[in-house]
Amino acid sequence: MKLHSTKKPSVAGVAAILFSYLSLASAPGVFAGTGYNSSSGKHPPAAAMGAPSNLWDAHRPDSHAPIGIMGDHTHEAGEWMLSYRYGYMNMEDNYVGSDRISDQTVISPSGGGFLVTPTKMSTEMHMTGVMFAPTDFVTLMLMAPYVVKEMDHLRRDGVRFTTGSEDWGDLRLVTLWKVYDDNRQRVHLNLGVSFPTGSTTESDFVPGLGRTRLPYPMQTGSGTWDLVLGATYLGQSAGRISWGAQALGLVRTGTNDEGYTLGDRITGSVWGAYMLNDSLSLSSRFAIHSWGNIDGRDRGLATPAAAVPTADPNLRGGTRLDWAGGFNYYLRKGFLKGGRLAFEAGLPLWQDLDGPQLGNEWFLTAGLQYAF
Ligand SMILES: [Cu+2]
Repeated sequence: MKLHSTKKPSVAGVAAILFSYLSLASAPGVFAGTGYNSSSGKHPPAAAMGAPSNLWDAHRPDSHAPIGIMGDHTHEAGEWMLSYRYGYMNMEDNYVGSDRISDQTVISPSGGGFLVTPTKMSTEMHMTGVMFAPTDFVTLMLMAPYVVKEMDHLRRDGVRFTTGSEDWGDLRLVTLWKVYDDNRQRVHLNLGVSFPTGSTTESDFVPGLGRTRLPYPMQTGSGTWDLVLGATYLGQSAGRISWGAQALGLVRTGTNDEGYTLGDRITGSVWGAYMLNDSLSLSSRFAIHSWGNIDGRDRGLATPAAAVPTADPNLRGGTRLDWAGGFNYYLRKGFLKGGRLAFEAGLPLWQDLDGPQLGNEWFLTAGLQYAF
């Protein structure tokens, strides 16, 4: 079987982000609109629809991006926000490049030649977050994920088994720098660090092997200090429509204690939203993700790369185009004024994986946010 060639797609993308930072930061006048004319949390909420104003209205359901986007919005000076997000991702079917192949093909001696193949994987994420804006210009965001994973397998001799892991993921501290705020449009830069708080030593029982270190995709952390670099653009009409775009890169630094570095990752998203009324908006989003293979290998992983594709550091990279639809609900009055409830679900339109590798089938994110 011809395995897909190894890609290093993220590096060029990350360089592009860095370049756009530099050009944005050095552009004259780009800071001019910052801070002064933002729709402050202290202003009375502008009439949501048809407000006769050129200022960004932060009191609309669609003033936040679809809930699947992180670091999409900034806050006014002194504002706090607490949030909880639940994420679920279902992966099923193996891909080589953009072709789906059967589980039997992966483990057939005349096919992939592996002894074991993953057949399905679920990833759940419980993410709590805190945001605080010390000034109108900078918002701080701290996110702590807890991750629960499960993977089903099929062995060449027909035996099926499931492994599971759960632990904290990598804590993220991101600063959001608002560099433009005028004409109902905003731009901010996302600059942060992902701390190696997640686990790289998850293990479980595997038939025939006993308790053993689980392969790369079942770990909950990267084990490295990673940089978060991105830029976010938001726009809204005075009427019922809004839109946005975000490019976000995750750049790994160094090598973790187990002897490897996960691939860099870059995500580009564009979305649009339509306000049905001043509490409810519907959204549509496209996202392209590209992530690299692993450098080095896990010294503590007893399973050889030839036995199961998940243990091969060169079968982890890929590119995927997703579509997702969702809604934002914003509580404008009463005891929970400022609270938000949001939901988004989607599926891949196309994926091209260094495989055999499990492809994505569908995903969802649900979230609660409360600003005060
Ligand atoms: Cu917030």
